[in-house]
Amino acid sequence: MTAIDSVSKKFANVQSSYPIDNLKLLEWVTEAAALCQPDRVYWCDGSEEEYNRLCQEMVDAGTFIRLNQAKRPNSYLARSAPSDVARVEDRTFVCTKIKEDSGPNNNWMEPETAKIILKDFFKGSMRGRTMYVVPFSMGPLGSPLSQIGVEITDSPYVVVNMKHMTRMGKKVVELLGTDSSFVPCMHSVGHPLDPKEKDVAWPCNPEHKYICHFPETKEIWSYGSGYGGNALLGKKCLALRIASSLGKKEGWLAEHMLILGVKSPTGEKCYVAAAFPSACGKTNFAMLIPPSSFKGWEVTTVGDDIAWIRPGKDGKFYAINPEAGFFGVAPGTSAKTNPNALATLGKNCIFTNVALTPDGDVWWEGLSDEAPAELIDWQGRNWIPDCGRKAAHPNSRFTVPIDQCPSLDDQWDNLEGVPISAFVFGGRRPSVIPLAFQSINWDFGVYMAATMGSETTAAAVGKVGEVRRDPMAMLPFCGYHMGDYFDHWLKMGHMVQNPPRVFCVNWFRTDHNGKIIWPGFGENMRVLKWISDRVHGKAGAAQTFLGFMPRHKDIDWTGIEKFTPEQFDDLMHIDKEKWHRELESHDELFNRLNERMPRELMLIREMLNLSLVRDMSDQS
Ligand code: TSX
Ligand code: MN
Repeated sequence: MTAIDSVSKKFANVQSSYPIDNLKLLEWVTEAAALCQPDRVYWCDGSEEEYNRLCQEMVDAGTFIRLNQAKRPNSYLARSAPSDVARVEDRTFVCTKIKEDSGPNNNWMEPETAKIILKDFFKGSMRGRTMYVVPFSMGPLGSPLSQIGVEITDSPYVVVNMKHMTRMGKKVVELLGTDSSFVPCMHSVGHPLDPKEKDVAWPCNPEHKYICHFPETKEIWSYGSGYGGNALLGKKCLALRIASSLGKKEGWLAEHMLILGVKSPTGEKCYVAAAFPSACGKTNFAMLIPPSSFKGWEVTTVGDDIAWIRPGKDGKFYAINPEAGFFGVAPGTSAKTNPNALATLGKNCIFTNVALTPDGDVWWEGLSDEAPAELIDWQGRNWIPDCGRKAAHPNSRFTVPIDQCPSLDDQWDNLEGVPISAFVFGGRRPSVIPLAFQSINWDFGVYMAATMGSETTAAAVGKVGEVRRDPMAMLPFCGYHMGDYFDHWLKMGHMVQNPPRVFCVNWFRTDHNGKIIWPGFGENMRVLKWISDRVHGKAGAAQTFLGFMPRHKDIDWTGIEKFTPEQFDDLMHIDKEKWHRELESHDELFNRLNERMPRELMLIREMLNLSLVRDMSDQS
């Protein structure tokens, strides 16, 4: 008997339609089965047949509702437990030997202690259930930028969503061969079943949740939640928290960024990677449709959430989208805000916590101007307009394969990635930040990205009008100390001969009545064209205290001549008093990161402040 046979014999009820020749993988799965005590172990092959079978099993179990086959072919609706609708940041941990290495931006546990706690929770956690083994690749199969993971989960919901979001199944195990390593990802919903106990539609653990990352040993353990961000471990856990830490060690970047392509009518093409905090319309920007007056301009989508970026031999950065699907927020997605997303959602979708229409289709706030006369809401209750409740949960989601997106870039799964010409950083800022500007150089760009943030709206917790700093939109996703992260960014730009140009944008500036000035959406193409033209050395700009700012004449206004130069001035105006206070607030952020703050950024702040003070005294 070979070593592999002896390992696999330890657990009797194992189903695999393909051979497993990787000893480390077999040993780990055997160990996990012994710990979690499932009734069965099932190795996922990633086939269509398997997907359909698991979906049918979930329909039979009441977890899935099959949607109207004519209106929404091959699509399903799941309703979660009302307590399991979002990421649990206060239950998310980065476990490093030295506490300081995880930084003030993460919750910390000592790795050995965390393992003892987790093993205690995982012990017997899959009783009465099937343990699924889900091999997956983040990034194109066989790309030098890709990472392989294997998720063990007791949730068939996780399996079918992983099929949408990653390259999943047998072909990944083949790629692993006998000796390659993988990131082990342990997941349990934390709801073991006693003999004869009836399962619930959305099993989870309402009391105990742990989302734990071990960057030093490259492991993930997630317990108690079935929600995508907590349970689809390839995404936020592997592709951001673990990968960011790996990238720091190995000299690359794992970023919370969309990637898009811009092609001009003359055929010049460049790729842009952009970071925005939540509620800025990142997916909408990734799938932007130019105004009809922009004949011959094309925007294509490489990804809407995560970019893995490394220096290429030619001194440029190359980026891949490690994902294979979209895990998007449903509310607000419509034919007006994002026609490409709506088209993508036409078939093969899994919706979670949206509303159900009487004819078996889905609905959410913002999908249409008028709500249907009656619905079943996200909790399965009858719903009518004006009943005082939301029909869909504000964080209701879809997963769908990326190749259904009409604007998909033809290089989206290029093994080498796409060359990045520009980084764009955005935020939701009613004042202070202009519509668009370009940083003078890399370090100044890192400064602007490090201090980005959004002003809190009524929907969010915290004081209205307060700026919530979210450096590079990575605050909840950086797997190590944010000060070290800034340092890594500075280093990376100096490593390459030709780093991308850095831009800042703000679609959300308001006028003296509090009304948003900029029409946004497709009209953002005007800013994107300026960015693309700057990259190609074609667009003008004025040099200011912040860097290069477009003047009215530098932007293409064809098609919205009604937008006045005065409105543009309002969008671009730099209020010196407000910037003085802004810089003070940057200082507060930097002080929180303390001794790990790179000196360059402290000095840039100082320089900006002195320059501003001189300007203000010149005027008085
Ligand atoms: O996604 C948005 N983008 C980026 C699009 C490529 N949104 C939605 C944000 C919430 C997720 C925006 N909202 C954008 C934007 O550029 N701009 C705004 C603000 C805005 C809202 C409505 C209108 C104009 C601007 N106009 C009307 O409602 C008619
Ligand atoms: Mn995201």
